[in-house]
Amino acid sequence: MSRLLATLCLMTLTASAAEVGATKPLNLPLPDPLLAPDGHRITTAGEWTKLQRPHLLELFRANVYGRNTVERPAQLKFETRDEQTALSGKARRSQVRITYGGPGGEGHIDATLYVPTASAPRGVFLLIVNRFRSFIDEAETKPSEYWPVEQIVARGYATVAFHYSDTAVDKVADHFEHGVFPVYGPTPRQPDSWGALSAWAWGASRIIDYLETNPAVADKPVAVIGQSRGGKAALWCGAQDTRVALTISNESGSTGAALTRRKVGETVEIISRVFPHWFAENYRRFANHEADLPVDQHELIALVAPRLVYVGSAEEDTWSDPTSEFAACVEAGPVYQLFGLDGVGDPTMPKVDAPRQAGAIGYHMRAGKHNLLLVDWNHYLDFADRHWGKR
Ligand code: GTR
Repeated sequence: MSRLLATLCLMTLTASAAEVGATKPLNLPLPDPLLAPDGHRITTAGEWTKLQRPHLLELFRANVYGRNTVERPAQLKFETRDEQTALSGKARRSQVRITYGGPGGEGHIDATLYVPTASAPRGVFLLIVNRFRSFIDEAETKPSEYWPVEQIVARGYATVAFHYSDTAVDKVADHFEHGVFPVYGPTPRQPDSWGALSAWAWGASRIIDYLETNPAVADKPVAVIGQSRGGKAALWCGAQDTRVALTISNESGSTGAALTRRKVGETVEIISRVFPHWFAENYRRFANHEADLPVDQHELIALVAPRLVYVGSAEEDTWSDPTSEFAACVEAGPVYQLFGLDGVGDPTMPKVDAPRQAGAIGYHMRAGKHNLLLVDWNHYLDFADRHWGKR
């Protein structure tokens, strides 16, 4: 049987959430997350967790993001290099160096953590910074909406950020010569070796390793958040690492929350050509052959179940295809239902600035362009208040 035929056997034509958006039915033939490899239908949360979840994770590793050579390494060191009162006494700020070691040497991740002083934090927002490092270094002296530490702390949450280049340099020309790759290999690289997105997701998990050792936040729920390429990494982190209580993808688009098969905005052909270092080399095989991919991105969202997940879109960010970011949330719903949880609710596209936050899958579409703004953060903080408040 050809690979295409085999793939088609694993799919059902899902017309259900195809009706996303009043005017644009998607009508996409998507892989059914509940169809097991032997053709039987997953009907219980137990079967999902034991059989289907590992199966889908493996498909994403083999075909999309690549396979990590290591999870938590044996050589991992946490060192608090500086700790001070910050934000006029409203927070304690710690600078922490996380040193990771392996057969090929050492690397490090520098994390900056703010913990509110007024009362115990309600949770921790862990941001993968994929823009300027100054967003971290100047969070107090030149505050940005990208990481609005003062506002996050004022809402009663701790927050920690790291720069993604501490685990993988975001340049094709780097040829995997820095970050985790020389430390852990594999050498030579294989068609399914981890790419930069996996390395960034891995970095977020190492920050969680550290948070677990810090008594001020150790028992608090962790939200992992990223914007765009950082949002793709946040989703991949939340899909794999069950310690992530809330996974937030802000405008992650192609190979993030957006459905690959819709081919609107950035396609596999474009993304795997322009950013080949983000993925397993195998991903390139699906350029212009999206239908052959054994997964689609609603299944990445579903891998977070039963934990909370939130997808944020922006109206003018057509490159990320907001319509299919929302459709992917709808299509992940049946997996949440196995756990007795509501997903994103109503399958019609929400209006601008009318967030959906009642179920375990949150969604909002805000006005404006591709960016991570205070208005996005406020929606995420509202969602955490609402769901973690119930804990
Ligand atoms: C674009 C890329 C997107 C998205 C974005 C970003 O160039 O095509 O996939 O990741 O960058 O990270 O802002």
